[in-house]
Amino acid sequence: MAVLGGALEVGGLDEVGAAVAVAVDAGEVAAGEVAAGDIEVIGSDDPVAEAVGRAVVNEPAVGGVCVHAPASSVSAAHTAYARVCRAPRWRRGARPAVVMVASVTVEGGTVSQPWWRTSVVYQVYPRSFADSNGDGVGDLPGLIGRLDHIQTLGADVVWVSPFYPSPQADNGYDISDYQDVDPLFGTLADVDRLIAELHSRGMKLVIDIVVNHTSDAHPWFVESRRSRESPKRDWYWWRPPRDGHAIGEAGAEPTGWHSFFGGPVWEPDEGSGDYYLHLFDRRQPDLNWENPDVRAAVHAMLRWWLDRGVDGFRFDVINLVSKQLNPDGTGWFFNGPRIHEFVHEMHEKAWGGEQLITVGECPGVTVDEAVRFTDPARGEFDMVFQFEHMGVDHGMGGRYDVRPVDWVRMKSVLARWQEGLADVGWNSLYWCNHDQPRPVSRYGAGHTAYREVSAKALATVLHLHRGTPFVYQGEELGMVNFPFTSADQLDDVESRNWSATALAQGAAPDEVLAAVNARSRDHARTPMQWDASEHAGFTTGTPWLPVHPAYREINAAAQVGDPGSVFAHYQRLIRLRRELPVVVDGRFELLLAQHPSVYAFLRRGAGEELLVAANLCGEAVEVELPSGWEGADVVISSGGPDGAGMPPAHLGVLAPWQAWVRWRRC
Ligand SMILES: [Ca+2]
Repeated sequence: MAVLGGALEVGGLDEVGAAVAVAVDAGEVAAGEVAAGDIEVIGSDDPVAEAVGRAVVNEPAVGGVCVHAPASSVSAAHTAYARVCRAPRWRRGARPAVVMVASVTVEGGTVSQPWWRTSVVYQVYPRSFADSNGDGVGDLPGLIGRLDHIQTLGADVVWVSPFYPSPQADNGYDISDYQDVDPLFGTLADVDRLIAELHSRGMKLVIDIVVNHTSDAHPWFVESRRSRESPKRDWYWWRPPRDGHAIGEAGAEPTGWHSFFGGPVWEPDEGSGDYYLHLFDRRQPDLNWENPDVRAAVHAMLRWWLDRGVDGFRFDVINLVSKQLNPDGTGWFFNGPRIHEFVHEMHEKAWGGEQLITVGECPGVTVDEAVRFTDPARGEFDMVFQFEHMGVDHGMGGRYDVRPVDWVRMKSVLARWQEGLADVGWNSLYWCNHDQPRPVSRYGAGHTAYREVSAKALATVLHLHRGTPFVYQGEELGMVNFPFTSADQLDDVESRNWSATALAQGAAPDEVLAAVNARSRDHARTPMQWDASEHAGFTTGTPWLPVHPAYREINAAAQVGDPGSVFAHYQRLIRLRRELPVVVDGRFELLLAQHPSVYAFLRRGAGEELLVAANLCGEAVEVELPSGWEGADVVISSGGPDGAGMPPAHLGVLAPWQAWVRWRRC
């Protein structure tokens, strides 16, 4: 038996030969409220669909009801969906008042459908979310105090960026103790309380695991650095200068690799005369995963957190952990030679057999590699974060080489990921995170009259791709980039290093500032805007980064409960995922691939399909969309305050930044 979304339990073969049994418990429907006819079960991926669709509620059960489908109608493996509708009862062809949905795969009587396919993940960057003690830095008690916001939004999984003890050389992604909490953020007791609070709401916790590197203050590195004879020397990548060179000399570095944060990846250690490797900041030495003791220590740490009650992991830059360093200075570290072996071993030893949600952050990953990472049969990750779509507005010079977004290319990239993971594996869906600028400023209309409707259009497109959507804190409010007026205001180590280098190389200060204003990671890290009070309700003290000056206009208090708000639009999108199986499982088919601003696609599911259209520019456009959709229900619209109104006069006419979703039976 598997619990799905905390609301439905789906069993396999029962003793009377029924193939699918759905028990409704808890959730939004009390047992007594559900009656025959309120539940419809449909199949999705084979001809079984129709037969299963005739299933009826035939008996009340303890805590709910059971739905039985005839055994003869079910093949060895298929996916079945159950919908529970509240009055008015389901009417064929009408838009259902669905209150919950779940899907399962029945394979020879066992249930294997992962719960996270219907989930929406909300990412919290704890430093910037909510401060409980007035020190200007967000913390875990602050997060616990704001869980209502996330629950009201409808997200069911919370991913919290690192809260571990850290010198904060890279805002907590430099960890000095994997099994504790930095006093800045709280205590282990606060984590326990966070887990309990989330679980009591039917929500889950994902923690951030940073094991490509540690902090240089981690006891493992302190010991490793002590001498060449240290028993932990081999836990990190120590190498002597290249032959014929003295340490510190130009060209002495063991490889010519460049750090993600600028400069060489090799830091000389005068004490021993060796270099150590750091792909990121020099205070973030890379762990040597070739050493089995390192891997065993990581596995033990993960199991310790699972025993504590966490429900999943997000692995920071995990596809960099297998490295090949050749004596001649060549080699590579993206998807290195042993990466799949290391990830599979971690899966088996840390959580094999448990159904978590695991996400691997994989810069540079290709679709083919992602299939390997997320094929359930391989036992690695549930999904990866790919970055290809994040590079669509980068020039040859990388992220600070700012180009306008090319929607034709963006659509092509995302459609290829949809197709590549359609049969095996699963996509993560995101526009932003703690490392990216705000999507409304990057892809949308920015801080203009179209801000809200552009935020809704971007959300509509993303959430209706096939995959698990991630919402980054403040995205659900349409928060925008901070208007920096000087590079001195930056906190982000990456932006500061890039600015210093660019200025030293003679770049014009105004161009450097423009690039930083487009791309700094600080945009995602300014405090969450809760209300119109001082510091946007984030802190009673002085916030560690300034609050966006527009917080009186853009804040949660102004939006929650307002049906026309960006927040309400996200709520509707998340609800639609739970209502319509086609959102979760329907196949993706891109339309109008060459159109420069209209993002349109079909989702085709079992017995139902969606047409999604969004105009991602500030001009009205007219396009040719598939015929036969004129009478279909508009289930989401960015145009009307009730979210479902204002269908366009003509199917193919889209107002500036307008987005809508039509649903129909097929
Ligand atoms: Ca605090």
